[in-house]
Amino acid sequence: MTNKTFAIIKPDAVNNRYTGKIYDRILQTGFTILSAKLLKMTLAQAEGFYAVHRERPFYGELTTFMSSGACMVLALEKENAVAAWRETIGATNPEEAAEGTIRKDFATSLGENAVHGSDSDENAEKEIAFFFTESELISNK
Ligand code: IDP
Ligand code: MG
Repeated sequence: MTNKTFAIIKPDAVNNRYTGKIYDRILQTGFTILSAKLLKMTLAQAEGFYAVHRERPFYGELTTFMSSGACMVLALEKENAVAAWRETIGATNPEEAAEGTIRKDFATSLGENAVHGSDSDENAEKEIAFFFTESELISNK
């Protein structure tokens, strides 16, 4: 799974009509979209997806936000996909994100920061499986 990662265009970015602009960044940066869907998470789904953060003070705010509106979930492919996507999205806090990154250009705040990216190959695999079945991942090879 070293070449796959999982991304979310979060509800702030979908509401702000940045989906197309972020898709363009994804494609222009050389990622292949293996699968994508627009969905609205239930609170229980958001709590499950972010379970690793359940002890953090922002867990309630995060899961409420992530279940507040539509988001786009994507399975992406590229060489070193996890690191490449983290570099493309920038730092968690948009105020600290580098010029030209998605969070620098489209995030609203630290909590509402436009996009998600997996932090390891292991988590990428788990996160893709949380939202997609194997048969939904399109291989062009
Ligand atoms: P990441 O998304 O860059 O991997 P994580 O530390 O995994 O950052 O945090 C998950 C998400 O939780 C962040 O993307 C952001 O939406 C939210 N978050 C992180 N830290 C804070 C905080 O201090 N206050 C509010 N929300 C936060
Ligand atoms: Mg993270």
